Amino acid sequence: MNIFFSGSIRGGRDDVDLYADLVSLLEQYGTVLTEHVGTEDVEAKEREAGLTDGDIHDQDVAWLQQADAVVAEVTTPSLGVGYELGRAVAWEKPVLALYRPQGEHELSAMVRGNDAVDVVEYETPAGVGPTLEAFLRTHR
Ligand code: 6K6
Repeated sequence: MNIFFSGSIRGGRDDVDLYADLVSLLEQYGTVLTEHVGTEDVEAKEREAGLTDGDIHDQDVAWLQQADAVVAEVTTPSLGVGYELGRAVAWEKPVLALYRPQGEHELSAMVRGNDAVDVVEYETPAGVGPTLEAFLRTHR
């Protein structure tokens, strides 16, 4: 199963350690196409690799197209994550959005109000394990 994990990069990296934990959990169920989202120095690495913004966009859209399921961490608002969610919904991919309500940002109505997105509130990666399992088993 190909899983596209989506999380903030230029929107802010406060939650990068959390993304890494979620990627590890997701790897139990399939191939995470975007495990770099949980890598501390992703921007430096990709700059070293000479990737342009166009390369990043095209590669991410290609991975999104290949995905059997999309899991996004949406607590830190990100234009890129919102864009990926919109395209995933348009392609009728199963989409799970994980949100921590104790954070400082209110979740966008464009995510919470979208019937095609499963929004689940949680506190810790360990606590969200059963949700991930149920979502991915349903859509594999
Ligand atoms: C930046 C400059 C040179 O290298 C970089 C690295 N940037 C990215 N690498 C891979 N995926 C990215 C990058 N920037 C955004 N994305 C995609 O958008 C990821 O799939 C994330 O889920 C999402 C984050 O969007 P922003 O708007 O928070 O950056």
